[in-house]
Amino acid sequence: MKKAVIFGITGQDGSFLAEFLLAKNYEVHGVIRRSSTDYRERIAHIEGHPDFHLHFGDMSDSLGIMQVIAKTRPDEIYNLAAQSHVQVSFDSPEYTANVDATGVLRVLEAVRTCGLEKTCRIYQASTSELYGRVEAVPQNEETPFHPYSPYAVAKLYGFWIIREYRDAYNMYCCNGILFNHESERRGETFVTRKITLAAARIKQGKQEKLYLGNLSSLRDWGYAKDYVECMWLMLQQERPDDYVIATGEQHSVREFCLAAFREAGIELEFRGEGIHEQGIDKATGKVLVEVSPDFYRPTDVVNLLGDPSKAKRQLGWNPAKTSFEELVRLMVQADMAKVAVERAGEKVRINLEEYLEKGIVK
Ligand code: NAP
Ligand code: G4F
Repeated sequence: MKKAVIFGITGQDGSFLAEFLLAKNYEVHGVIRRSSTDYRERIAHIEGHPDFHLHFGDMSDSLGIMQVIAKTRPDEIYNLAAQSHVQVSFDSPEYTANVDATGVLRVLEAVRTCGLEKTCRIYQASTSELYGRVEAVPQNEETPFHPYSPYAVAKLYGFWIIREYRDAYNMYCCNGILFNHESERRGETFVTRKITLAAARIKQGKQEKLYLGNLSSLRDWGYAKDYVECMWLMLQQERPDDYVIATGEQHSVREFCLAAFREAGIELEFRGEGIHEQGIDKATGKVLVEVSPDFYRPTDVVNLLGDPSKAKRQLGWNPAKTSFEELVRLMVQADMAKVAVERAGEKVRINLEEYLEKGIVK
């Protein structure tokens, strides 16, 4: 039985990867942070599985990382832990560097200190944000990097320290240069999930309007569940390497919006330009989407399109498994159901309060 450690187990990708590895009969060790609130929603359904174990640790704490690795002595490590929100990195640049850059070094050094450098394979969650202020479209493994946010600059260090340890110490370390991947488990402040949740809430009368930033930004959006398979495939090759993982298809935030609202049963049309652009409900004439400068970034990455040819050729990975339309559909359907459940819960609570007031129930 192979043993894997996942840093970032509570995140979108960590939860899908844990399910994937358990299905492959791995013993999976996830690293979590202590929090006063419940943040284990994405992994609650696998807690208690006999091959699934959790350990406390933080990417800013070398000792904790070392202890987890010494205790578990894994065959594979997946470093998915990061302050992963680009806009937040402008507010917390030092923290982002500590976790997303130095954190990678801490994992590498812990592996060496534990004497596992010959046996343990390491996956690093690198990112298409490295291309930043893009120098070519589409982007592949040869395209120069031009990071364009504190997040991307931190991830650039992570990328290069992985390459350095591969060359200097002959360690099996890989970078997955993953383009945006989304799902029903995506954090609610990333643009796709923000849109699908708002479309569901607006349709069900729980929200009036959606405020967004740059509607013209272009992304190559894939389905997270398909992407975690690639992380595993990278660690099963004869030699370590770096791979671009993407769909090869590009859409704007505006297009995502149109598709998501359509899926929720609302036909939108966009009118106006820049800060004055609005998304209007064709049936009622109501303005449902507006632009807010609050969601503009000091520097924004606006043209990401990946070329996944190498992953297709060498890993045998299929980038077309889940289409853009299917991705939007599954996210909107999940959010329509989530909002319906919340509304039902609210109704029960209101009824209960009324019954208590009237003395019908005690
Ligand atoms: P996510 O949902 O934000 O999850 C991030 C994970 O990192 C969470 O488990 C989080 O724990 C953990 N984490 C954050 N700070 C930590 C710290 N100081 N110590 C320990 N754990 C910490 O991100 P994701 O979308 O799954 O992405 C996974 C990785 O891929 C990230 O490194 C991200 O930068 C990278 N990436 C993502 C995409 C994408 O489109 N999703 C594309 C390219 C690269 P808490 O739950 O406690 O916050
Ligand atoms: O959904 P986003 O916040 O994702 P972003 O910045 O591309 O970062 C994600 O993907 C990266 C891979 O390329 C990962 F490395 C990273 O960890 C993360 O998972 O924003 C996408 C685009 C941006 O151009 C942003 O300016 O959407 C634009 N946008 C427009 N309105 C918005 C909004 N983004 C957010 N979050 N919220 C808005 O209201």
